[in-house]
Amino acid sequence: MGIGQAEVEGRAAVGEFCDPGVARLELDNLKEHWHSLLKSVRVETPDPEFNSMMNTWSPYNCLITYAWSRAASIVYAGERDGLGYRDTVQDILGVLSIIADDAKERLELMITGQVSSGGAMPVVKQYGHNPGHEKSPAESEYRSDDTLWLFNTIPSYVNETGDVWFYNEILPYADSGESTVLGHMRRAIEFSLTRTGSHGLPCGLAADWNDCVQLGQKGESVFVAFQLRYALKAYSEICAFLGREEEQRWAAGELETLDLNIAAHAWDGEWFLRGYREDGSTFGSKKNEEGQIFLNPQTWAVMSGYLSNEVAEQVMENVIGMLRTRYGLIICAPSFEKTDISVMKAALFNKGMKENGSVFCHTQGWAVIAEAMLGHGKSAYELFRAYMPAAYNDKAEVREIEPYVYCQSTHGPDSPRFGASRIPWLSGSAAWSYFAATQYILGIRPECGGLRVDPCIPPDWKSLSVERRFRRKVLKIEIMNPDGVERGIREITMNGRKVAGNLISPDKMADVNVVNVVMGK
Ligand code: IFM
Repeated sequence: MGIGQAEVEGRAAVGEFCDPGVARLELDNLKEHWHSLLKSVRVETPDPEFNSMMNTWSPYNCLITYAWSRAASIVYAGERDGLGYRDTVQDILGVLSIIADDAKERLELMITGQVSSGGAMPVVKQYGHNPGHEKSPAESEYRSDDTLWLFNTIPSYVNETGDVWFYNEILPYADSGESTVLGHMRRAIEFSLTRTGSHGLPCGLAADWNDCVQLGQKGESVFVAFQLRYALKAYSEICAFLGREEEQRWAAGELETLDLNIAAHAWDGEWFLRGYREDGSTFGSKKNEEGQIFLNPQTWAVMSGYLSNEVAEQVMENVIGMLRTRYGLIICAPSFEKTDISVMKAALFNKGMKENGSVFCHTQGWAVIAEAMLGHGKSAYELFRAYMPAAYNDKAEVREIEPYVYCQSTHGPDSPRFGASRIPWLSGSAAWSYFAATQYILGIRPECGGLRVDPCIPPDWKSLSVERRFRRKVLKIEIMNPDGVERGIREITMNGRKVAGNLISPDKMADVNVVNVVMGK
């Protein structure tokens, strides 16, 4: 009912709400508050469980995770006293379509958690952060991925709102100095470019996304190499849009060099390596006895646009073939048992748990996006449904978690508890799942220039509808799929008028719009 001291705020609340009528009214207000937050994307597809996730539980999970972050609680044994950098920047992605103004404030806070070296403070205090006056982390404390997540979230904020000016907003660094948001992004890229190892790939530093892989300060992360590629590509596109030609050329040049290093050192023959340790040994290679293949470098190779479609198809086929289970794709295989924990901390967990060969749900959205980018609608949907909470409505004894909550991970096949899910609510799974399903399966994707309509669905979905609130307009989108294709648009009309291509410009939108989409080859 509130926060404060029992004697003061507590007594006041009891005084205010002891009348049942007042309490009931407050309960109605509370319901109205939550319902109003669930209006930004409304979906009707042939899968009622998918609909219930999209219309209620996914956005609700995103909002809860955003609000609580990884606070120590009954579900999370946290030791943090603030917002973890990488997690928080990713969590923002999940709420942009719902509470963009609030999300912008949080994003600004996180941008001011970047220090002038371009790296980030591992934890940013939600209350009491003092930009311009914080102590920089020691070099050994930097994570290699932290500020690269900004390249997912900042453009997504701008795309959702059309607030292009945000790139010019001046914000301080955590320690000293200030820059525009675009300047902060450049600094993040420079941070990675100036911390590369002997193969020219970004160093692992204290950790990359995976808290357990011990690459070491001078070891190299192939996953981060693809994040950096994604960042350079995004930066170059933003600079092109803003007319910053010199900056664009700089990013394009760095991208070319990075691509050469990836081509020379990141490929293992059938899939991408996970990385190199400082001593030159590998993670994620056929040469390794344990952890021969990792999921993330493969999905990010596709997401970053590194691969031609033909090779991407092959890589995804390999990865799905080797890592698929009925509950989703496992994070790596084979699980670790003999490897020393100074090399791979995941060996601390039993096989099949968490970073040691579980279906790490945080990573599933990336696989869904990669498959959708390749036009594999059936596969993208099947990968999503494999771990989608509502698909376990009548199998609670398997998942052991409420069938409406995303979890951090699901025990993999090497565990006697295969299928059981753990750590509900507080994980990046919520944000990436909602983002992947709404923007890549349903394909209703905000871009700077408007709303892209690009569904990538199972061929037996013959019709579906999406109501989307976008930049204060409402779009009622009816999608027909008479030929049973997985992707492709034959025609779009809005309010009876033909739309050229599949990007709907905000200039052309009335307050409420009826959009008819016919899919086809
Ligand atoms: O990326 C991390 C996250 O920061 C905390 N939970 C585990 C993830 C994977 O190691």
